[in-house]
Amino acid sequence: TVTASPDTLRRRAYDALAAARARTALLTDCVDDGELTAQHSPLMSPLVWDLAHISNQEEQWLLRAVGGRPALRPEMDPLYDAFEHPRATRPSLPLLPPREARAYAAEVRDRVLDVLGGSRFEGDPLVDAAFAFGMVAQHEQQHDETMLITHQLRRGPAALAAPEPPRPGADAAGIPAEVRIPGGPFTMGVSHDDEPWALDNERPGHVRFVPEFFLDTVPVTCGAYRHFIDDGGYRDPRWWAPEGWEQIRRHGIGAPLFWRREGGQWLRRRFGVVEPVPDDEPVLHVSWYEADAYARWAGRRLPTEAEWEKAARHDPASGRSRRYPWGDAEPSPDHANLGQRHLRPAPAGAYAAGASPLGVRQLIGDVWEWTASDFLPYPGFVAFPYREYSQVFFGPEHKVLRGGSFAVAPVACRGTFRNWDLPVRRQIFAGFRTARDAG
Ligand code: AVJ
Ligand code: FE
Repeated sequence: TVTASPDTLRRRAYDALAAARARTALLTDCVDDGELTAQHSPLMSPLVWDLAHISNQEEQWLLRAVGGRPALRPEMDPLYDAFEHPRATRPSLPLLPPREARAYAAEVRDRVLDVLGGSRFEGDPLVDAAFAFGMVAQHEQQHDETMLITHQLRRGPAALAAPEPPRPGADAAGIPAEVRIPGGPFTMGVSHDDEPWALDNERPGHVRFVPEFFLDTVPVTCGAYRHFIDDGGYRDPRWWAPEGWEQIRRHGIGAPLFWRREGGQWLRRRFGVVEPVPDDEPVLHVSWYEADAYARWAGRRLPTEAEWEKAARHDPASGRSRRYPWGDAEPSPDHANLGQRHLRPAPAGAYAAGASPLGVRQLIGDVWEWTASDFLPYPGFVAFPYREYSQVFFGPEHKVLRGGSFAVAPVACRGTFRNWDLPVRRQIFAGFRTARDAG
């Protein structure tokens, strides 16, 4: 891979930080101070917590660790430490009020740009290829997605608006329901040299053998999911993992989160607007248990994480693993529904230009996709630069999600990117596609 010049790295880091901050502003300037400090769901922090947490992380990593500058607000560290205070208790903390949180953010950023201006991007793995700047930009964008989830949970009139995503082209009519992925080895994960802003859990690249399998061409749609509901899927324990069955019983769950039935019609609430459930759109707001149950009902299963990544990255012509399904080029608006350009997934079959070599569509963007796999380290994993990003979450309690949603920024999305969550979670922008063994 080509080594970028310091000027290129500086520009790339600057642009990534600026894009994240513009989005943070969009998400926090559209509501009043009362809404910023309110807790819209016990699952989420008040928006003003995310705002200051973003800047506290930026202060710790870019100002102190990279820049070697004195601490600006060290007393903020414990308040905004995600491990000291669970989300449900954050509203009762003496948090910075909105005006102070914004001032803190601006002050940190100002100093960080000074650090960036003088950085040579070498001699320390933290700054090599501007890694820490990329990490902090991705962290802010991840919290922007978290804040968008808070917006979705918030009651009251819409605060956000966006144009509609593209419809599928005429070519989509002829696409098959599933694609055969040939068996054989492929490279899973990536090295720092090939993807300098890849996070620790994506590394190292290593060879995996994945037997032949079939994968849905597109994510499971709301229309398909309605058949599962209409067929009594939520009332039949045969389809459910025992813990999933227990969860839907205990909470009386019978449809995706934000759906409700009215006058024989399925409606859903989306960012403050109630609308009919669109049959052709990938289903959103289902737990891993719901995805798993649907797949079993359909006579199929969830893909493993390795299967998903092989479908997304393996190029059968060259045998190489690429950055994205469409190749190595950065995502453009033609490739994928990313970056909160739209406030919903595009209908299944859209984004022909983003298809994989074998024809799998919408692997990147639209909806996070639950996989069958537990979140585990790759062989040779080394926590970097802190154990609390990935390492403390490894284990059977978290399931891996892949591909990113419409709410994920391009800087935080690639064929190797790994997300994870508890299998009961439904507020995240997650859907799924199904797979089956060959033969
Ligand atoms: C990777 C999305 C699971 O939001 O909990 C943010 C990202 N880590 N701050 C999360 C993260 C630290 C993380 N996920
Ligand atoms: Fe964080």
